Amino acid sequence: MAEPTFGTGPSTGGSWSAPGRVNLIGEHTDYNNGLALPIAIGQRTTVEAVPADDGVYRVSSAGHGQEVLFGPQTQPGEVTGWAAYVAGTVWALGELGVPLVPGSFTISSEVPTGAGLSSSAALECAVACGVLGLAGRGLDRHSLATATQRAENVYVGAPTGGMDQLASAFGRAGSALLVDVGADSLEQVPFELTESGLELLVIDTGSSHSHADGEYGARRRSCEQAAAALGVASLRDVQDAPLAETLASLAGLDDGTIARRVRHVITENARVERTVALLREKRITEIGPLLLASHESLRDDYEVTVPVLDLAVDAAMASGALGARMTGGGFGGSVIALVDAGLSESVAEGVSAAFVDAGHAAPTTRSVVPADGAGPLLPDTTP
Ligand code: GAF
Repeated sequence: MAEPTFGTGPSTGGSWSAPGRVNLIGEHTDYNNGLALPIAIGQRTTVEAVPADDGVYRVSSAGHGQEVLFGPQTQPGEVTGWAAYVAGTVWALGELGVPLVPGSFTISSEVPTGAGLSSSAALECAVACGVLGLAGRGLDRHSLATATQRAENVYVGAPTGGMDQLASAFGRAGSALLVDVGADSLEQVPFELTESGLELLVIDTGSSHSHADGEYGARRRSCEQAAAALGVASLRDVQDAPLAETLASLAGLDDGTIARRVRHVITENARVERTVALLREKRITEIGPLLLASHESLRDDYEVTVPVLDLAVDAAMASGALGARMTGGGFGGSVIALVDAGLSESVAEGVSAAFVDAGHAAPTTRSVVPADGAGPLLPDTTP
């Protein structure tokens, strides 16, 4: 068990929050030890937490029916459904050695569920801040992200990578977060939309997704199978190999599906690198084609898009977006579109019209900018 870090002593209660995220580029790369470039967004999940002296956690959330009760000894499998993200976070922090102070946790969220905007990481990170706050303990953001990912993987049972929790923990206004899982490094990269006369639209298609279902896990297993066949620990290790050679050595594993999955991962890592280079040179408007290429790769090679995601991307591009792509795990959820600020309304209208023409309800479109991460957190005062 790791040594806990120490703050200033127990609290009488308070309010803590954490943001959702959109991933600019670098999709399905995190669990391949690769690169991703998310931003935290302004939509947050808030936890009002008050300690109780009866040793019970009481968790409630608007729109989620009855209060859920569990004790500090909770174990994976005990709490299910939405409250598993809360109980799992308590469990993971307890495993880290954080003293657990039970109480009432009242949750409200601006992050829509099932929209691919990481409502689960926002919930986990906000709850983690509340648990730490009630205990009066500080924790570094990296440990917070690792513990909340563990809550999702082990307690909830969803085999996700760590990008979402890192984005929610480390988000910063004005920056995108370059996550390099293999190198275990994080870097803030300037992403100044307003100064560049741009807007980033998030188009929620209304088609809900779930990572706990089989498709996400199946993609992950294909990548692990490919890495084993290539004799490497992860697909990150073949990043620099000539693509054709890598794909040729995978021939014969199946009908070519695995080679296409691998091609997505390798080319997506390269697209993240090119995007970061352009952002550093303040050439934001030029990242559009990379966003679109990412979507095409996710559609054709990784096969995690669905028709409404493709429709939203096509309609956004036809309406003048500089680039557009699905964001998050896929199989539904949201599309992002980078647009000149003056065109945001006409792009949103163009996408809505295309949806209505195709017989779908008009999507919800909002403009986002990079926002700050989870908090407040007590300072990390590890002795
Ligand atoms: C989901 C997962 F939670 C992330 O870890 C990541 O794999 C993403 O899908 C795809 O890039 O959001």
